[in-house]
Amino acid sequence: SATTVSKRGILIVIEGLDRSGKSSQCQRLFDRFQSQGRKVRYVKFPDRSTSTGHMINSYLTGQAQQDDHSIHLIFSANRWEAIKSISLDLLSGIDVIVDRYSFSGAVYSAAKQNPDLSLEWAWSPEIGLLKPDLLFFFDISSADAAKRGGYGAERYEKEEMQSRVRTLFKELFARLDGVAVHQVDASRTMEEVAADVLSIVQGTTEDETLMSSALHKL
Ligand code: 2DT
Ligand code: MG
Repeated sequence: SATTVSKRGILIVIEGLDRSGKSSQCQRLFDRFQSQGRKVRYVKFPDRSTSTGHMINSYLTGQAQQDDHSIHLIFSANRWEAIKSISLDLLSGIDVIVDRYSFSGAVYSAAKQNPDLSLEWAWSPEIGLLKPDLLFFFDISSADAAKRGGYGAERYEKEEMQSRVRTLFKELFARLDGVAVHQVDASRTMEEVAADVLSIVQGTTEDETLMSSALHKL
């Protein structure tokens, strides 16, 4: 036809526990898209480079203490302050690959077992953020993840916490209707996981929409 509507980029989110291989796979997908000549951007949350990111980094490394609710909202603000730029990039045809997003935001805070901080409460500041076109959950047991060189020294990097996080990810995904999750067995080799991710990504690009939509309430 004579008119060409420039295609919106796709928003791909990879979620999972620490050591599940998210960052390696995001980087692989990014390199792959680039080599195919696609315009692509890689975003990681928390983005520790901004002023909210500095607060988050101090908290995670134990240099600062924060109230559970307060730090939760700072993690969310760290996404809200980036969303306009992500949205503009998507509209201009850039694919955006996101390493952790709202789902990590809700489950890590809920996993603290603070009786005043429920999963519903933790999800609410995410309402209205862009909904991923493609969402992956890299599933691995906390024991298998721990075998991969052990956890580091940051807050949350303990097997018991990771195990609660994994349960809560599954609960959250089960309760969020309208958000399709591709669960990937992340205990396999990098190559096996990459092949799975790629086949799902390739199956999706074809029926991508021109409409973006937002995350809604639990
Ligand atoms: P990385 O190890 O990926 O840098 O994450 N987290 C992350 C939250 O508690 N809330 C959030 O909104 C996000 C995005 C997960 C550092 C830790 O921060 C947790 C692990
Ligand atoms: Mg980490």
